[in-house]
Amino acid sequence: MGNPYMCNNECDASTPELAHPPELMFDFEGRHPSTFWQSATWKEYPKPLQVNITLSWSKTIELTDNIVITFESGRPDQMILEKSLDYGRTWQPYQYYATDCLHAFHMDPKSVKDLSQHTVLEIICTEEYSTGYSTNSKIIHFEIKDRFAFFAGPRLRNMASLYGQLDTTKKLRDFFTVTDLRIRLLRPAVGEIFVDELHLARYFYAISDIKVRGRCKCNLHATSCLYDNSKLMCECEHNTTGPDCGKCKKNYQGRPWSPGSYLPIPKGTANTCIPSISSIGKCYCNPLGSIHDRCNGSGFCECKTGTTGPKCDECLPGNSWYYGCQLWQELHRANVCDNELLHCQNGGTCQNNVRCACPDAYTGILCEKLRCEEAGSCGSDSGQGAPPRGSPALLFLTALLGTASPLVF
Ligand SMILES: [Ca+2]
Repeated sequence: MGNPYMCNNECDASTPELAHPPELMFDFEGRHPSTFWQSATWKEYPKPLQVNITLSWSKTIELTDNIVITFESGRPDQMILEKSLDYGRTWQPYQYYATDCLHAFHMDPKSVKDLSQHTVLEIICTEEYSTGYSTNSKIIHFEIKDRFAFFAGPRLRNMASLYGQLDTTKKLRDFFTVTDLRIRLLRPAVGEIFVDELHLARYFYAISDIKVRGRCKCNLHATSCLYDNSKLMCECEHNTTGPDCGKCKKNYQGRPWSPGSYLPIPKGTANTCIPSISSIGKCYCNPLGSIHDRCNGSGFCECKTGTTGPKCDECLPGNSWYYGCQLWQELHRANVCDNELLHCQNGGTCQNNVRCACPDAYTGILCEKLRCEEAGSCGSDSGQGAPPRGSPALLFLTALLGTASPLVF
């Protein structure tokens, strides 16, 4: 193999210089030669030489790239990669690896490239990574990216399509999700048809590096995941809680929890947990002065611009209450007339809420005056055509409009 640290007859787990402990599979690689873990040799042949390597995160992880295992010896003749989704209580095979799939596992050999969108969840046995000692034969992949490519295209350019599928298909999402991985080494590389019983020390497993790339599964309710007491934890937002932000916080169960969504792309949907009905009851906001008529997730009314107070029913300086708080300038400009309270009178029509278009005989902001009255030219029957009086509130408002500042039409 060319690695001067490869064990010959001088490995010894109890001597640091001669030991090959498991942590050497996870140290920083880049020095030469590689550091590696090495198993015992196959001295008890024909009893199988079997070793399990278990990786546990105590946290649900979504895989984002290929799992890459680099062997320092020949790649095993038989191996199963397994996964758990329940912290190691139950295990499922992820992929089988063998020099002869039919013989080892009674499975037809397949490559990920034989799969499709419809068969992407199939568990296959591959012979691609098990042959010989040739160069470039140190590595075993579990092909995450090839599987992504069925949805996102060969160069993963259309990730939106992949996210859309992950969003809507739980089985697919779960396929790329693990809490633990287990590498079951079942038979070391032999390199020939028969095991050479005179040189059993040749047969062992040695792994220099295992790469698993993924992100914490936080159900799209967190943007970061931190170590807390050496345990990975999602920094849950959107009023969610739990190791994977998988439930709504206490008092925020106003609707059932659901994961965040990539859809609609590109902004997605937060699916924030909302306050429980019991707590909503205590938290009404003024519907005109607040953005929502109920408190936000933190229990506060969110006030519109110009509005303040715990219930958003008070105006900041420079504002007056008129269907909520309005800036003085805006108030003078806005809603000279509308179709609810401020009717144009005597057949006038409201134009864009800023002016009444009056019939020829009438004038005034709301067409409330006879034109002849203004000119002093009305006949003796002027009382007959007098405009109806508006309500006091309406009059007050027109007075305000008329006196505070020139109207802008
Ligand atoms: Ca290493």
